[in-house]
Amino acid sequence: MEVVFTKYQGLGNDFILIDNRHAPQPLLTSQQAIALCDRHFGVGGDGVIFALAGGNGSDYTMRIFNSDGSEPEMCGNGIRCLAKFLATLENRSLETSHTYRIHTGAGLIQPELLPDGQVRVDMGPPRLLAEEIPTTLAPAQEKVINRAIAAVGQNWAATCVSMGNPHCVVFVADVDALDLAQIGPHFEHHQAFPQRTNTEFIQVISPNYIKMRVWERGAGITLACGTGACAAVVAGVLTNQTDRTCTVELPGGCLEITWAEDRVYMTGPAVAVFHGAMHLAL
Ligand code: ZDP
Repeated sequence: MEVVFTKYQGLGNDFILIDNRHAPQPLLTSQQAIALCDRHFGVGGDGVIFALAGGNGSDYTMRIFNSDGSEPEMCGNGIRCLAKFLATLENRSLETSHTYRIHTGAGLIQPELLPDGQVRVDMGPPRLLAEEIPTTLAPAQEKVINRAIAAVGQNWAATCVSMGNPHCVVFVADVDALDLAQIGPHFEHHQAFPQRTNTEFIQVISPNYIKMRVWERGAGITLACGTGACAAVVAGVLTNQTDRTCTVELPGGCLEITWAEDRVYMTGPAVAVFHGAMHLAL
């Protein structure tokens, strides 16, 4: 089959977007998504995102497959890309503000296209109880703040946050010194995380500026992670290290995060890279 797509990136976290508005299920299987994401034999991407029709008071539904074929609940950089993709499909001017209501596995998420080209997303409330992450690092009804976790022969302090998807945030003195490719899989597959986890390593530069490197569940090292940046600032506030408004510097660039009373807001770029079609043998 021939699959038509548009490639997008948000801070170098790259996605293959598919117009799936006229079919109730994703047009591709997880195996086909893996083939598309392959950087040598396919298009290349950290995930495939499907724009489906709405429902439950939403304009559209987002579904996503990671590059390993697993399906996460949410994707922060991806939903900014989705907002731009939808505006283009609707022939909407990208110079005027517009808010979409998107149904996701993490509930209703609302990206707002801004006239300057950035996208601001109401990411909803963070979930903090151990059973909501889910993790066994603390009793089910407790928050997971600076809990000890043993991995790769040492003890780390983990603060866990769900932005719909699971995140384990670890503060370190020097993010650049970490061997992320070696350490990351030990967190992703740690027995304390029954649904696996995304892991963010954070260096606090100042209360309103932190540096982050991420190992993503199902995708490995990526240049950025939107839900992870939100989780990092929530963890920074919970551990009294950051303000509620904070810039997160990722290898692919910066995101602005605010944890307002209840909800988290994320602002960052989303850019169309190219259109294409790929023949799938599967
Ligand atoms: O939770 C997961 O399995 C993630 N790999 C999903 C993708 C998260 C993403 N990088 C983000 O920006 O939130 C897209």
